[in-house]
Amino acid sequence: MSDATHKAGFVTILGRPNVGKSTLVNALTGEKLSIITPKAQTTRHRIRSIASQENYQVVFSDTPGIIEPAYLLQEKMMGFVNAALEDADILLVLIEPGDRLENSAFAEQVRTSGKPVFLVINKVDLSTQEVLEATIGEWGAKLLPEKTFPVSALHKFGMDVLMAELVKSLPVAPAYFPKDQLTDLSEKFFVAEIIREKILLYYKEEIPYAVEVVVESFKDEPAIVKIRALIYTEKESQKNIIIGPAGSAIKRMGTQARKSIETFLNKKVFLDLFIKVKDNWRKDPSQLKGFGYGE
Ligand SMILES: Nc1nc2c(ncn2[C@@H]2O[C@H](COP(=O)(O)OP(=O)(O)OP(=O)(O)O)[C@@H](O)[C@H]2O)c(=O)[nH]1
Ligand SMILES: [Mg+2]
Repeated sequence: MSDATHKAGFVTILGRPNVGKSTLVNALTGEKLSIITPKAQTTRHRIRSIASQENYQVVFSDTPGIIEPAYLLQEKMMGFVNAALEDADILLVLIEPGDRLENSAFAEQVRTSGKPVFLVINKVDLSTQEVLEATIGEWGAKLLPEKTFPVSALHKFGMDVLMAELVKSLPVAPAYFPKDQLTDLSEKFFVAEIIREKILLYYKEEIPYAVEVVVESFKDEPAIVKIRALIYTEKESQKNIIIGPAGSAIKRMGTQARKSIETFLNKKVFLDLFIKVKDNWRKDPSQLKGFGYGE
């Protein structure tokens, strides 16, 4: 491998909630780092997933879905989106067939960034050719993408072509991270995310949005990993719902979380869950900072 041919750079995935950004990053990297659920606003952070081969390194940033923020947590989430937009080499705008371009400020921001734009239409498995073409027409005219790709991240359709074209468009550069590194975030972060994924899957309505998960201790012993995690809610009533009658709900969720963490760490896990109420943490700057939501 000569340095003159090695490609490396940063690809940021942008799009509205639930369009399949995390599914796409996982499919492109072959890793299951980002959590995926049918609920909007599953991803709250910027999650870097690194795909390396001998001749390239692509650093993907999975980001929270773009929304009009209603409270401080969501403002912080959009801060992650903007930061990821700014340091990208390529912007990958992900949409679904039938999506209308309602947020013209977003189109403007993307177009004036001066960065190459890849327009990717996901979930083509759910669409007709006619709707797909109309969507590509509308978005293509406004975003002026360098390239356009219809894909299905869920069914891994179109992944190889997209990956090859991304690599082609990246600058010639040395690797930014060691070639065996998969992400810049800790195991503790992903363990907390897996627990949050189960909360998103097992609880309804407002509950998942009022919850934050923090891994307090992570002891990697020879035969087992002992993990103690705290689940924060905003109200006493939410705490009671999470626990459920005689602890049945948290037990069910905790068992599923433990199994997924065992798969992720490839090791036996003992998971101890605790619940705490933190009034209005989603609107409290110092609390949010403590939970890792930036400045
Ligand atoms: N039918 C179909 N469903 C898909 C496809 N890609 C993703 N999905 C589903 O869409 C839902 C949302 O996927 P995510 O990857 O969590 O979406 P996201 O854009 O990361 O969402 P946020 O993190 O909330 O912004 C999940 O139920 C996925 O299984 C696809 O190609 N086809
Ligand atoms: Mg996501």
